Amino acid sequence: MPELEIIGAPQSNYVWVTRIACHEKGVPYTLVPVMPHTPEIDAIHPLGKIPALRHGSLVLAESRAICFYIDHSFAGPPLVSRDPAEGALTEQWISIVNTHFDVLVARPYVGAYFFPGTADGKPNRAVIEPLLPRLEAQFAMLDRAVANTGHLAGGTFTLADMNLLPMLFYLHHLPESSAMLRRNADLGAYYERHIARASVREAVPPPFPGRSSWSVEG
Ligand SMILES: N[C@@H](CCC(=O)N[C@@H](CS)C(=O)NCC(=O)O)C(=O)O
Repeated sequence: MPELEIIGAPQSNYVWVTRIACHEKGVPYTLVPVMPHTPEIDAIHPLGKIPALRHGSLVLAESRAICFYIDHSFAGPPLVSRDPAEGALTEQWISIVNTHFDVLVARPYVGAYFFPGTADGKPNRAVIEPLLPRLEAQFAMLDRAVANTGHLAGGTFTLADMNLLPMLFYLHHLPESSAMLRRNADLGAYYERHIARASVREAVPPPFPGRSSWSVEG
């Protein structure tokens, strides 16, 4: 078997998801820590985004496609149930989290702290404040989703959970969102339980270059 490479900076939540998938399946991989929009990534992802994967002659972009490949090419527990209804529920939560929670709310909020674009480098309150009610609503949605089983889809740890945990990690380190995580007790318990899972812990990223920790002042 050729070596499998996960290509992308470890701080990317989506790079982290693909690494959790490798760990869950017991697939050895090499991390190639490159930034978005570098020649290596631009040659694979049409929009220059990370992660990418290389495995022999195969190159792939997009975390969901990469996880599909990992899940279906290797032995080990399925990341998504092969039962159509259970598998579809996992896909439903991956889709909701990626197209609503991550891109519309969590990503701009996290970015306003870590890449504020302000003259003094302080968090960008003009971006953060209007996002807070939406973040609150989405935390409540996720809290309800995990309340019954402690998982997003069914009663086991699936790719839907792997996909969400890296986002919650960043939110856990920022002031308003960590308070929301505490207020939404089922989601808070879900986070504490699963962030300790070996596959998730194994790839906790170092802080962004130039920072000594993940903590940020409000
Ligand atoms: N839909 C993509 C999203 C990937 C993504 O947004 N990656 C971020 C890093 S977490 C990125 O490359 N950002 C650079 C950019 O958007 O220009 C996936 O699931 O892989």
